[in-house]
Amino acid sequence: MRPSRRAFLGLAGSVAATAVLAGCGSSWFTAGGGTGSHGALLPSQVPLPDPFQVPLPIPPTLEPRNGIIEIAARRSAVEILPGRTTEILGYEGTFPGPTIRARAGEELQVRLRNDLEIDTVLHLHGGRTPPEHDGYPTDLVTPGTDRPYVYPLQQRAAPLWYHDHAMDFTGPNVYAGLAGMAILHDDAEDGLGLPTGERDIPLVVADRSFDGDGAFAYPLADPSRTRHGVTMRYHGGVLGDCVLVNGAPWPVLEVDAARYRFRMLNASNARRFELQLDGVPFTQVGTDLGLLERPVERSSIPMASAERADVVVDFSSVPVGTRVTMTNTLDSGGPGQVMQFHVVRRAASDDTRVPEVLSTIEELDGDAVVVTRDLHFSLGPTGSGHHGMAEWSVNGMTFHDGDVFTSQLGTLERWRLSTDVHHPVHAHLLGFQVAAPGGDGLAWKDTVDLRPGSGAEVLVPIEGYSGRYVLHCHNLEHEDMMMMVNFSVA
Ligand SMILES: [Cu+2]
Repeated sequence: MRPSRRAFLGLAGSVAATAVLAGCGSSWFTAGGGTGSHGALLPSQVPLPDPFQVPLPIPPTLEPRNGIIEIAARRSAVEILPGRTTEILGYEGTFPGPTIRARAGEELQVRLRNDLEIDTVLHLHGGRTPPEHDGYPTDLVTPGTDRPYVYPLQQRAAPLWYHDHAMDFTGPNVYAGLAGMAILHDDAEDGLGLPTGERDIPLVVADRSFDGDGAFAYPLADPSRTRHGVTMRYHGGVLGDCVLVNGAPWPVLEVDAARYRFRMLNASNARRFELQLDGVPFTQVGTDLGLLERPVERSSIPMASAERADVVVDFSSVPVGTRVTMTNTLDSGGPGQVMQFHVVRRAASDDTRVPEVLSTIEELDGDAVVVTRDLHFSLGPTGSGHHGMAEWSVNGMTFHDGDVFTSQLGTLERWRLSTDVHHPVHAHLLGFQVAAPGGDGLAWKDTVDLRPGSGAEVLVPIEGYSGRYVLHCHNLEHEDMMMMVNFSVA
């Protein structure tokens, strides 16, 4: 361990035990029971399948041709529950959408065609993107139109993802299927010897519930969408009772007794997971915004909405025939199960490795901080809300209140984040330097999972582009119900 860690992700206990918690008694202010999540469980109206029956789908890969990827958002009917049809809104008609694989440092243009009957916005989550291409929530792509998004990708190799970000309706749109992974590669990472090809697999984990007809169930307050938000019971977040990985319920992946790299994403609206493998550790090699300095062995990995964990799992010492189950230790029953790996054969060859040094992360100098900002994520004052519900807010402000702050390009800031309940905090454009999992070394993240009544301090270099961006909670029900604010970079 290095002698000093100026950048740390510290849980500061009761930093945010504020008056807003007085609202906790109301029936709609649900804490998610024993799920480790904020929100309420939406029970499915159809029988769910037994776990570990269907194969894990691998989303198709999209690579740029002459720097361009074309992608259409459209409605389609897919089989998620065996023998039933579920209508989704999906990129290329699939959930999750195709996995984009591109090169860090090379400009990528994604041409989005909106073949839906609703407005959509495309956001590359974790991308360092000029504001006009970042997917600002009111920068809508209307039905029947298309637009190019230009991504310079001047950033590290990292497991990013892309999803809808339409004003007020991101929750229902992502829940309906508008999400996929976008993995950035670079030469340095290619040279490390980590598993590649068929042994480098995205795992998009998301909970969903189903209506009686097999459709995704989502409790919109107004199904006609003339006003936004969910019904009162789900004001804290929508928790599904079926865990999908790459769009399949509790699937199984047949693996060789070899090393695999998994790019894990929690694409749930509100559910937090703590992922654990039965008898095999995770070797975490990266976080949201790229490789750690050194690999860290972990028995379980907590993941809030939008967080990614880049891991290697070594099945080489697992006897052929063994089934290794991935569980969610935060819940029981269906939501406590995730997927299964079935070790079916010895590896013909495996020359992969996990080197001791993965990358270099230059430690930011806390003495160079020019501004320290306190950002409090909490329920707004009672009575300020829409449709009779209080609004979620940041420092008591919401999207419509103008900029929360203006930052100067090329400077370093310290953000002190605090909460009332669980809020995964995400800023567009910027990265947070935090302590690596396990505390040894540093990591770059774009989403920080804040526990109830807790705080965290992150160092934030203001890099990239000037313009207006959003900072929001990635519990998508909180985001749609106003826990999203503007900030500007000058
Ligand atoms: Cu939140």
